[in-house]
Amino acid sequence: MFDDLLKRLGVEPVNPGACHERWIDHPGTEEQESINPATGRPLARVKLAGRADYDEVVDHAVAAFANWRTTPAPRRGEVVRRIGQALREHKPDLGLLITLETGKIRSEGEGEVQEMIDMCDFAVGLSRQLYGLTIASERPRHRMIEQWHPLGPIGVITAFNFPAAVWAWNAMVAAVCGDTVVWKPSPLAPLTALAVQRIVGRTAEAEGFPGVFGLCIGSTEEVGERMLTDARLPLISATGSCRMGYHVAEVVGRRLGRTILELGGNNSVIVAPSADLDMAIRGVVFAAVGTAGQRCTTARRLIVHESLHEQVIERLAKAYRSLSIGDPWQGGVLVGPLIHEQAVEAMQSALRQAEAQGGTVVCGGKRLDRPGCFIEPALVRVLRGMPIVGEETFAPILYVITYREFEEAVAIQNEVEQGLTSAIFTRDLVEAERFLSAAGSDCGIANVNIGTSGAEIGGAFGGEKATGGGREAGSDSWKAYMRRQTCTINYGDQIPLAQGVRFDV
Ligand code: UN1
Repeated sequence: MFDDLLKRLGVEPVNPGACHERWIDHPGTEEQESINPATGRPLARVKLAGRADYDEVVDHAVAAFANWRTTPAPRRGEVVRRIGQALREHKPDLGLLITLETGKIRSEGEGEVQEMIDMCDFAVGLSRQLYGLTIASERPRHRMIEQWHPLGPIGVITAFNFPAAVWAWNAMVAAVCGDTVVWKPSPLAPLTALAVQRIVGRTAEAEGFPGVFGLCIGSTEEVGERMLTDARLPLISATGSCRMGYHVAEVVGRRLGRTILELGGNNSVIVAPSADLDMAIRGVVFAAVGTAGQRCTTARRLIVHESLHEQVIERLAKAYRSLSIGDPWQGGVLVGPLIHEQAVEAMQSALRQAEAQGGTVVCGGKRLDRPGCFIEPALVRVLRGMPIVGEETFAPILYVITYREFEEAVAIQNEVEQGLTSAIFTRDLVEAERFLSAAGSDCGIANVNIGTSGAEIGGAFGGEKATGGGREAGSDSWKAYMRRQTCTINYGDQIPLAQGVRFDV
C-alpha cells in the first residue's frame, strides 16, 4: 500500500534532491534516508544537493525571476490557482505521505494539505490586490504614489513539523508577488518536499513558467549556510528553533538582507474562574497533545485559577489517560510518535529536570514498549519560576501553574522569552478584553476561548520577542515579499522644492 502511494507521488527508492526547471541528478552525491518515525524503518532515499547543485538551483531562480517579475500579477495568480487544483487532486496521497514521514495523524496530514490549498486560494485573490497608495503631495502639480515591486528569488527554510504548509505560506504569497523561490526543506522530511516539488513544478511548467519554484535538499553547511550569505537571495524566510533564528538573523543581517523568522513558542493557556470547563479541557488537550506536542503553537503552559486547579488537573489527567497513542495512519489514533530518538530523550530529560526543580508528574511521560518513537503525553504540576518551564521542549509536556489574580496570570504568560501564541478561557468580557489589550498578552497571536494552535491562514502568523517577529500567510504579510517604491511625478512646468526650500539657479 505504501509503495503504491510513493509511486503515485513520484517518490522512487532513490531520489534526486535538487530541482529547478528539471531535476538535477549529479552522480556521486551523498544519500540520506527518510525514516518513518512510527516504525523506525526507512521509506526512501534522497541524494543530497552539493555546492554545484545549489548554485545551479539559485542561478535558475535568478534567471526565472527576470521573466516572472514582469508577468502580470493576476497571471501569476492563475498559475497558483492551478497549483491549488493539483494539490486538491493529490490531497489524500500527499496527506498520507506527511503522516508517514513526520508521524502526524491522518487528519493532521490532510489538514496540512488543506492549509496549502487555502493558501493558494488566498494568494489567487491577493494577486489582484497588491495595492499601493496615492499620497497627497505638498507641491503643486505633483502626484505621489507608493507602489510594490517583486523582490527577487527568495530562500525558504522549513522545519519537519509542517513540512509542506509553511512552504506554501511563503511560496504561494511570494509567487503572486513576482518572486521566485528556493526551498530548503527539513532533512527530516525530504520526501514530502520532493512530492510537493513534483506537483508544483509540473504545474508551473505546464503553465509556461518552469523554474519559478526550486528545491534544494541538503545539509546545513552545503545549502543552509550558503543561502544565508548568498546576496542573490534578498529575503530568507526561516522556520525553526530560536537558536537557529539568532544565527540566521545575524548572518543575513551582516549583509543587510531581509529575514522573516518564525521561531520557537512557549505558549500558554489561562483558565479563568468563569471558563466553560468542557470547552477549556477540549481546547487545551488538542493544543497540548495535537501533533504529539510538536507544533510551534503547542500549548506548553497552563495557567489555572487556584479555585479550579484540582478539578482541571483531574479532568485533564482523565482525558490524557484515554488518549489513543499509536500508528498515525490508523483511524481513531490521536497521538502519533515523536520525530526521532533525540526528541524522546529531550522529553525525558525535561521531565527529569522538572522533577529535580520541584515539579510533579501527574500522568504520562513514559515511552511505549514498541518500535518507533512513541511516548505518553505528560502533565506536570510546577511552580512559577522553574527554569525548565521557560524552555521549549518539542514534545507533549504541559506544565500546570496556578494563579490568584488576573494580572498575575498575564505576568506569568508574558514572562518567557518567546512570544508566539497565547489563549484565555473566560466568560468574562472585561477579562477577555484586558487579555487582548496593550497591557495583556505580548504574543503575535492571542485567542479567547480557543487553544493556542490551529491558526487559520487568513491571519498573519508569527510572534514577538525570541519568536523572531516575522509574519507569514494572511493579512498584509505579502508586503515583506516585495520592495516598496515611493514615486513623485511632476506634471507642471516648474521645479518647486519640498519643505519650501529655495534654490534659484
Ligand atoms: C508550526 O508549528 O510551525 O497554528 C506552524 C497552527 C498551524 C501552524 C503551526 N496552523 O498550529
